[in-house]
Parts: sequence; structure tokens; C-alpha cells
Amino acid sequence: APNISEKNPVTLLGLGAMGTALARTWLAAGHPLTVWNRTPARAEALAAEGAEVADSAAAAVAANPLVVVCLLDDASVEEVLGGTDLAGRDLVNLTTSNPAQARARAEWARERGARYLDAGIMAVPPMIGVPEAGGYAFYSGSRELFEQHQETLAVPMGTTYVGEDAGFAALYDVALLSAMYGMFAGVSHAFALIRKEDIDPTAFAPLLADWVVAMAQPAVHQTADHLRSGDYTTNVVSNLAMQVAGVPTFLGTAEQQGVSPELLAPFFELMRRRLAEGNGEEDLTGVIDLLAR
Ligand code: FVH
Repeated sequence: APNISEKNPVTLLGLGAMGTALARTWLAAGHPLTVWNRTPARAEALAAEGAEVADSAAAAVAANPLVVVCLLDDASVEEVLGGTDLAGRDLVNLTTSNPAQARARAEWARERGARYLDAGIMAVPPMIGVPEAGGYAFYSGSRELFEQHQETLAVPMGTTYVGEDAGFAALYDVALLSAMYGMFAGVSHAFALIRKEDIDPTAFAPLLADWVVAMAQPAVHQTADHLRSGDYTTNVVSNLAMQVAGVPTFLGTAEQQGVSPELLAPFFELMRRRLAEGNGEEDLTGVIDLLAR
């Protein structure tokens, strides 16, 4: 049947947990959708929901100007797209990669005649197509491509464009996720401290969550202000000297509770070094200077 939809047609390669969630939102919004997946069985349910299933990656790429890939990693992108003709295509890569891979992939696409947009998804599959869940993706690379397809890209999740450098989406993605892992480390240590006691972890949880949230907002913004001004001493309410003086309390408590300090010890060591350099009136921003290689 002729395609009578006014919605932008999309080709999607990769129907894992994320790709399948993306596909459903485009279908539900009325976008003609062509899909391909290495394991064809994963496309069957989507075919029943209205997707066109291509019998090869090359056929899927040929079907529509906008080609979205959501595969496992950068190597699988190379493997899948390697045998396709990308000339004249708009390639949007939602596969997680690092900044160098994203920049190389942008150049690779350019050499094959495609415009390129890289992305870092800040959402898990259940957040896709659920605007109130707050999921979004960072995009970087061709601004023209982004502006032309933003409405289509915004169907499954929010869109945040972070610049022409194709590596930036991956960099923002990894920076936010790195902060998340630091938070997970602190939360793990906190639960380890109370674990052997008669303390209900579910009663402790709201105290911990509220504290982490209350600390994150001012700490993140003050750090950014200090990095921009270069003065790490403005409006400091808990200075480094005071915080380093408290370290033995943290280490002593861990020892008393039979908990390894290995998650926190590297951060404490950086604080101690910064203090030893004579920066006791700062907050913790100076630790960032020590991390630069
Ligand atoms: N799921 C999540 O929570 C995270 C949220 C943030 C973003 N990530 C990234 O999204 C990419 C896809 O993740 P996914 O959850 O869809 O992953 P899987 O369910 O494991 O599906 C992987 C798909 O990739 C295909 N695939 C893997 N290797 C190859 C290959 N060599 N050639 C062709 N296709 C390949 C796989 O195909 P199949 O196994 O079904 O045949 C799936 O379609 C990812 O970058 C996350 O970091 C998700």
C-alpha cells in the first residue's frame, strides 16, 4: 500500500531492549517504521504492530533517509553498517560509545556521504515514550540533521543538543553516569556501615535518599561556580581543613563496623593532598585540579 502518513519515516537497526522500546513509540506516533535486527525473531511482534521488516541491514538503510541505529556497542555498528550504502542518509547513532569512538564514527559516516548525529541516552527502556519519566538523550554532531529531525527524535524521549563536536554527547553521557557511580559508591558504603546492626534498611533508605538529594544540588552548582571563577573559597560553609579533620571519624567508624574503606579512601587521600598544598579554606573543588593528567 502507498505510504500516506505525513510523519517522517524512520529506519531503525537494532531491536534489543532499547531499540524495541524506541520502535513502539514511533509506531504509536504514526511514523512509518522499517526495522532490521540480526536475530529476526525480535522483529516479529513489531511487524504485527505495523513495522516493515527489512530482510537485510542494507535494505533497511535503503528504505528511508533517516537511519537510527541502537546496537550493543561501536563494534556492532561497524559490523552492521559496514555493508550498507550510507550515501545521502542521515545517520543517528543511539549506541553507547566513548567520545573518540563517536568522533571516528562521525568521520567514517562523512566519508560514506552521510550526515551524522551521535547520542547518549539518559534513560532506561521503561522510560521511553513516557515523558513524565524525564528520559532524554544528548545529541551532538550535525546541527542541521538535529534540527531537521528533532520532532521525530523527540517522540521516544527528550532531546538535548550539546554541540557540533560529535564526541560531546558521549562525553556528557559518561560524565553524568560517572557521577551516578560515585553516588552509588557512597550509598553502598552507607548501607555497609549499618548492615550488621538492628537497623531496618528500608527505614534508613529515605533518610539516605533525602540527604543525597539535599547535598547534590548546592554542591554541584557551587563547584561549577568555583570552576568558572577560579576562586574555590567563595561562600564555603564546610572548608577542606574541617573536612579532612573529620576523616579519622569516617575511617574509625568503618573499622568499628567491619567495613572496608576502599570506596571512600581514594577520595579522602585527594582531600588530604589538597590540604597539604595549603588549601584549607577551599571547598572540595580543588580535588578536580588533582585529577587532571
Ligand atoms: N538498556 C539500558 O538500560 C541502556 C540505557 C541507556 C542506553 N543503553 C545503550 O543502548 C544500546 C542498546 O542497548 P539495549 O538495551 O537495546 O541492548 P540489548 O538488549 O543487549 O540489545 C543489543 C542489540 O544489539 C544487537 N547486536 C549486538 N551485537 C551485534 C552484532 N555484532 N551485529 C548485529 N547486531 C548486534 C543485538 O542483536 P541480537 O542479539 O538481537 O541479534 C540487539 O539488537 C547500547 O549501546 C546500550 O549501552 C541501553
